[in-house]
Amino acid sequence: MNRRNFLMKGGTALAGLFLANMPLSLYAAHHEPAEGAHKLPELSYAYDALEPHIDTLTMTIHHGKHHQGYVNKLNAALKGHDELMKMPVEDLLRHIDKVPMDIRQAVINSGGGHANHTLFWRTMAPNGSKPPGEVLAAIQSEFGSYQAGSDLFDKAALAHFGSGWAWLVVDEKKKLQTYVTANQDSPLMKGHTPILGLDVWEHAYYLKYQNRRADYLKAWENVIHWEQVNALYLAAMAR
Ligand code: MN3
Repeated sequence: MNRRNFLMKGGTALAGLFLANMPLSLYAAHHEPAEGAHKLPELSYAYDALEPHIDTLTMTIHHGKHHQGYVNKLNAALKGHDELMKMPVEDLLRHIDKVPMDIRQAVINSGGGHANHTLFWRTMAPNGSKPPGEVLAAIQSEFGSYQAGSDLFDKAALAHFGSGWAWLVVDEKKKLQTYVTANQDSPLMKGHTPILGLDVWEHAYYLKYQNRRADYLKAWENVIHWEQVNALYLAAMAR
């Protein structure tokens, strides 16, 4: 007796139970850590540490479910590609043209998702800081002033339609640029090094801010870990 016949005979209640449980079990299976080299990075702060700017439930789901999902899908895509599996995700994205076509888009989406979120967590901290030293000087020199650079970033983040990320990057000429990318596309694929990124997917803010992306952006500015951004800037300049 196949499952369909069993359900017919078992009646509507059992069929209802089976169907009601199915999406939940698929969801659970999807978010369990998958076999592979890539792991969900631990946060250096608690899920509630960025309150009230970034709320606990959003942090819990965003890190534990969304980011874990990208890690799992990246591991699944790289299964059987042993050499690629050993590479850091940043190197996979920098050399995306070397990734075989049949898994390239999966690596762009899931590898991008993994790398982007890893940077996002690292560049936030409770009681964020003010831009220090070298990165501040570079922002002032490139954009005219800190405020002008910040306004350019905000404008790009707010104008972007749909899912994506707003970035501050060091480009191939070691100049700062700010722009947005769609979906999980990483600046690494253009040869740029992201040093600060804001997730503007609705999953990053909808629970607390609903459609108010501008409020989310302003709140996020309170938890930017500028010391870390400066460290990433110096590392990018030294590459
Ligand atoms: Mn996200």
